[in-house]
Amino acid sequence: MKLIQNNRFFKQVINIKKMNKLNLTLLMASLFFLLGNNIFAQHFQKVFSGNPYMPMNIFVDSASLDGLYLQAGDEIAVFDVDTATGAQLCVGVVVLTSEFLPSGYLAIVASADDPTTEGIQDGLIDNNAIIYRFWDTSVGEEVTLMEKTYNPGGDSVFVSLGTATVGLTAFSKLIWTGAVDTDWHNPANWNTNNTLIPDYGTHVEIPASVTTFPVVSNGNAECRTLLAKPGISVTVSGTNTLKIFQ
Ligand SMILES: [Ca+2]
Repeated sequence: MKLIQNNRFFKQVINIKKMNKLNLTLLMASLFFLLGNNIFAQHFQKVFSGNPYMPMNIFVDSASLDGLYLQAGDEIAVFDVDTATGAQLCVGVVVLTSEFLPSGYLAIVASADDPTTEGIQDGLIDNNAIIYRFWDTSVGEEVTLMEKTYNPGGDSVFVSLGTATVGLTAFSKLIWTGAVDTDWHNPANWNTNNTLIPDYGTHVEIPASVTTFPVVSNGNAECRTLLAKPGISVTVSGTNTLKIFQ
């Protein structure tokens, strides 16, 4: 019993009991403020406020990141491009409250551009491409590179009052294999061996084991980071560029 009484936590409990009602209220209010604003702060912020205008429902029936299920606190957002500025606008987002298993689905409610807010694009525009981004809360990074598999019964572009069902397979990192040739833009030269090449949000690694080094010769290239092991070269030819964002 003496040990417990000397315990710091026990003393804290006693101190809280001794607090008057006002102090206790202030303490609780501070805790709620911290919880609401810092610990569970949402990353993606929608361009519209209030109720969505003529919304589109986008059902995500599967979502993986580097072969793993998304976790609680991760986010999936959809973006359209601002016609005036070219900036990407978040028109809908869902925050995961638990691990996203294959048996489940998530609904994203995306707002259309409200005509009463004239001159301000605050939602999707019909027939524009749907751009997806994940928020990976474990590392605090956005993920932009993903394969999208749409259910053929629904929409696959933005349609106000429309419905899309999509599976998303995302990658934060691609590893060069050079399996076919030297072309950076050939998806067969990357480890996922699908339709993807790095984009501005992708970490890129060129391992020491490869014998064919990448050449950016077929347009401009982008990546988030570039890790090239000693002895590796990355060639950018002609007027092409390789932009490394981080
Ligand atoms: Ca508007």
